[in-house]
Amino acid sequence: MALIVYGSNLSPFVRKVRVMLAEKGLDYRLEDVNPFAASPEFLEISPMKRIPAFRDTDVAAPNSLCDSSIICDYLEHKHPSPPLYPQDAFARARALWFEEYADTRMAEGLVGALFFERIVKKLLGRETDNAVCARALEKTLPEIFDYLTKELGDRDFLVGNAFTIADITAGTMLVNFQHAGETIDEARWPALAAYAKRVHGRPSFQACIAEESPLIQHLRAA
Ligand SMILES: N[C@@H](CCC(=O)N[C@@H](CS)C(=O)NCC(=O)O)C(=O)O
Repeated sequence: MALIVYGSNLSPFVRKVRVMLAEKGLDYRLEDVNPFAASPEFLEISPMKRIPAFRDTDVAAPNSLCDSSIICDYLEHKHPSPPLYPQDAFARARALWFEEYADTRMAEGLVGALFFERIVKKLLGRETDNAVCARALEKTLPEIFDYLTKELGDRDFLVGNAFTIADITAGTMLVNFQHAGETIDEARWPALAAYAKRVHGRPSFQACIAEESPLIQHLRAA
């Protein structure tokens, strides 16, 4: 298999790359890597010890990349169809902004707080800090959801009227939010709740969610 993704399937950043690959119709192999117990071989291709890393064996060595944004950008340039970044310069920059916002603010607020506390800590045999979860739910989450609602307006997707890298990245963070046992309050954020359903209903997201759900259900029940 020419394309290899290194990482674990519950990571929002790994899922971001897998959704991108699925949307492009590209075959790949997922090689499981736990970033908390990374091998020396993995550290060679991911010096910041983070997942995902990636390899294209059709390219002469050095043929590995790391960081989800870099990998997605590579896939877009190598396989431009269907386009997942807007063609217009300003719309493209806006999509990159939402990618950045999701990779940082949503990742810290929804994944780093809720998913890490409730799921990753279980995997590591550690106790959930409920105060961290409460703070995220009361303060960070409403700020994020109000902002996304404002930016979404009455459109189906974040930028223009097409599914782009902005929606892949926001969508993947919202999967981890749901894995943490939360749902978007439909009464308070109806447009955002409908948006999450729309994005997560795509076959690319559905395949990841279906693969991950048994482990999540098992961990939430434990
Ligand atoms: N900016 C990176 C972030 C990747 C990231 O933070 N991955 C997490 C897993 S979700 C990780 O590898 N954490 C392990 C660590 O930081 O040591 C990307 O977009 O790929």
